[in-house]
Amino acid sequence: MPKAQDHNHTQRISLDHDFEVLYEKACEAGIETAFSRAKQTPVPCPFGSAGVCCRHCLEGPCRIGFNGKGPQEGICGANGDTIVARNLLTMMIEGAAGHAEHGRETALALLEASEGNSDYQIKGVEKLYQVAAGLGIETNGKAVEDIGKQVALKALEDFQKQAGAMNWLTLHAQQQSIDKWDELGITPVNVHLEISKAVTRTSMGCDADPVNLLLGCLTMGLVDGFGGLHLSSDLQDILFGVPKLVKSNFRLGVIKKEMVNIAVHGHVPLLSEKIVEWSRKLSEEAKAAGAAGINVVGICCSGNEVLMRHGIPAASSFSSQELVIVTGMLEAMVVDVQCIMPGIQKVAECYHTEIITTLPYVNIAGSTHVDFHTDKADKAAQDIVRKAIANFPKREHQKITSFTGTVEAYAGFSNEQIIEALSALNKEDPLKPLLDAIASGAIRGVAAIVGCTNVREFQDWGNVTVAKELLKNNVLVVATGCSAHSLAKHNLMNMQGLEYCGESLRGVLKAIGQAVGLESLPPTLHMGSCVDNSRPADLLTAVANRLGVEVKDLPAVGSCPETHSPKALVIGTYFLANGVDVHVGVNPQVSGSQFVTDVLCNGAKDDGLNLEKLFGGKLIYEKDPVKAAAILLRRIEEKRLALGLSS
Ligand code: XCC
Ligand code: SF4
Repeated sequence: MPKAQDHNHTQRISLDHDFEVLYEKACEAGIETAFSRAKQTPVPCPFGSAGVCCRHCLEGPCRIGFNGKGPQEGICGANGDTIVARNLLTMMIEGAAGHAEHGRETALALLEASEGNSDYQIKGVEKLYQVAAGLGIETNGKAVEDIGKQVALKALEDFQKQAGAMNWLTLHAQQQSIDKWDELGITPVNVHLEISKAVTRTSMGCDADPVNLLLGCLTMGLVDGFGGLHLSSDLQDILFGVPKLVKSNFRLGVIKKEMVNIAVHGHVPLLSEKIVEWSRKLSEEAKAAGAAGINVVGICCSGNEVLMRHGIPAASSFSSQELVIVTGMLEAMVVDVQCIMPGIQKVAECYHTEIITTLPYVNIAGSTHVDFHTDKADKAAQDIVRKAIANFPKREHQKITSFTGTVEAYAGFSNEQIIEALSALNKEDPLKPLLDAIASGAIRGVAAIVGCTNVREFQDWGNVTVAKELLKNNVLVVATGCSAHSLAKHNLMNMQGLEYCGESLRGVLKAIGQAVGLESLPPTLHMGSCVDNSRPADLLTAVANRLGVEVKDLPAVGSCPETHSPKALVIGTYFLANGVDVHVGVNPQVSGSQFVTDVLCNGAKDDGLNLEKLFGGKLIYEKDPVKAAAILLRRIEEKRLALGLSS
């Protein structure tokens, strides 16, 4: 149990002061949160941290000793390289499976909506036509539902087909990349087949070749990128519409004392879309219960999804999710899947907050479960909103801590929105203004800051620092996931943050922004949730195609300063397979094998096999965000030079 005196203002957990206030409050009340639990186990297990602990069979667990001391092989004879590579692949599988399930559920939802036995309709008709055309589906004279069904079936094929490449891979990848993947034998056939194969090869007595296992990691990266990210984003855009520029707010001031507050948390926006809809429709009932109305706030990527499409304000990223409850003003936290800390239930029990789980495979003992399915989504959403309303009178007023501060943020930067803004400058060739800015050096390159916040990291610090360093050096920064929360909270998604941009970048942002009636584009562009990492990938592909080069040639990098999730690692692997350098600021747990570390992190000029030689980009592990940004800037300049762009 944390004691108040153990936690004073000098033990900071977050750059966001509001959460420090709540953390202190929780400690004083003896309420455990992830931050206090992390302080109780200050040092993670060194074997696990190095990736050398194997639990793949019941002869073990086995672990490899450090510095050549202790056993160098497991009982079966697997050495450190095999164990590290196999553990890495296990993490990749976990990450890819989450995103692929997201994709599959969205595909089913589209199928059901197209067949008319669902509470959803197709809202993104234009996107539907575009995706259908890409898949070679004949649309002439067909009804929207008909086309929707064909697209959904094509998506589901990516979970079933037994030969060829995944449809979504062919839809989005550059041919040069596909050729390379084919040659290496890593092109995925279907999501489930690849996941099943990968689980098999990681099991005891199967794949023992670290090179082959690392190739398996790349296949998982592609499964994730196409079957998870792209498939989910495309089908969500078809169901819910393509995000467009919106203005909203971040930080805890978005939780309103006079309102019924409902937090939506998780990833798949099927349910949260309905919660938003019904919170508007049932506001009179909230008023009858004495509230001023119903206020939905977002947490993690469900938050990003409803922010992007409805301007719903965001309360918290991953690491501080429990502390949102400690405001004492949350009537309900509705969760779907992924990144939901089981700890929320115990915290909720100290308040009037009701945790509501909604999927049959994501339950938390002690919480309320409202079963969610697309054909009874309206009913489920009404039930949930009414539960929240019923909880409003149960608030304990002496336990409330309210905040007034919010930070304005722009979001909704789908590629469609970006292209629309650029079109205002050049109607015939919208990408040209961006390409010109890159060619002239006004923009040095593009960086996607992605991934999470992590309880063991000082919240927001890494994300914000990397972003500011890159902006200062005129790199165009886009963001997704929980890192987008970090940037938004610290003014990097509103006009105030323009002061952090180098002069030439600021000039470009202003020119584009003013063309669409804004004072400027914000310093960093919010492109959505984690599955929406498909959007920066598509942007890079469009730019590369327009220039007649490969994505790997572009002065573009990815950075994941504060991740906690295997999902972020597998997203990074997808970008690596496309030749984009990827920085990770948190230990990727491979240091137990020099071989694996070399393959992932070494440069093209080094001896031996490595990712950069194969694909054109490498993994950069650097904890210090300032140093990390410096490395990324160097990589950007190297790629500019190779492309023959101005120095
Ligand atoms: Fe989870 Fe997506 Fe990471 Fe946030 S960013 S902690 S994965 S919610 Ni996806
Ligand atoms: Fe040990 Fe080999 Fe079993 Fe792993 S698979 S636990 S290294 S015997």
